[in-house]
Amino acid sequence: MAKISPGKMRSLLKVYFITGSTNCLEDPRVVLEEAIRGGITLFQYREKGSNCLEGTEKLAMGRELQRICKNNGIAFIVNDDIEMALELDADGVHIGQEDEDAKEVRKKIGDKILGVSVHCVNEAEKAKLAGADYFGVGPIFPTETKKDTRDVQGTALIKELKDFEIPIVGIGGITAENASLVMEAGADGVSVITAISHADDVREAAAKLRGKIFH
Ligand code: 3NM
Repeated sequence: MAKISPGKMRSLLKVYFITGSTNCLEDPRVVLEEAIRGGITLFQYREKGSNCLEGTEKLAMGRELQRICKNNGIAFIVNDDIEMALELDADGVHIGQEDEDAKEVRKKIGDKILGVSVHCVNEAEKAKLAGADYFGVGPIFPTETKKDTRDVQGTALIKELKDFEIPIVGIGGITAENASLVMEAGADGVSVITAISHADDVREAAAKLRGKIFH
């Protein structure tokens, strides 16, 4: 597999759904199926928080979510866990600043998609040098989902990072109501957990968000 082009990456980032078993009100496999029906463009498996799956259970869930993605032509990204991403032959990984060094991760994963969370210009420079395919920028708005986030940054950093010419996705507290602000700041897409995974109607929530991005 050749390294993804920035153009293709930008198109995948538009409606980027992230979830794991602790984020879902029902079976994550059902939630993912419904989110795909609603029109998400990329998926990340992020198994975090108290009572999250571990070991073989996590691997098995990852494998099933990956199969759902494959059956629907959606790329499958793994959060943090490089070993699992390699074992499953995932399409890519997403890492934060607290995880393994991006350069080392790039060496391990070859041409797979590499997403890196960045919070300032310095981190963006390093991530670009390491070969990041996209930047995750957040938290744009307040979020209850991740407790150890940096300060809420609004959309200013997105504007600043445009000069790097690396695709950008916003994260943190994004909903159908505020997604346009993220796109207007210059992001290529929005990544969400709660706005889709906690919705009464997951398919409708994904479709509503998609409607704000593609209009
Ligand atoms: N990373 P929700 S904020 C996983 O700022 C994650 O890097 C963040 O969840 C960062 O859509 C966040 O429910 C949580 O707010 C996003």
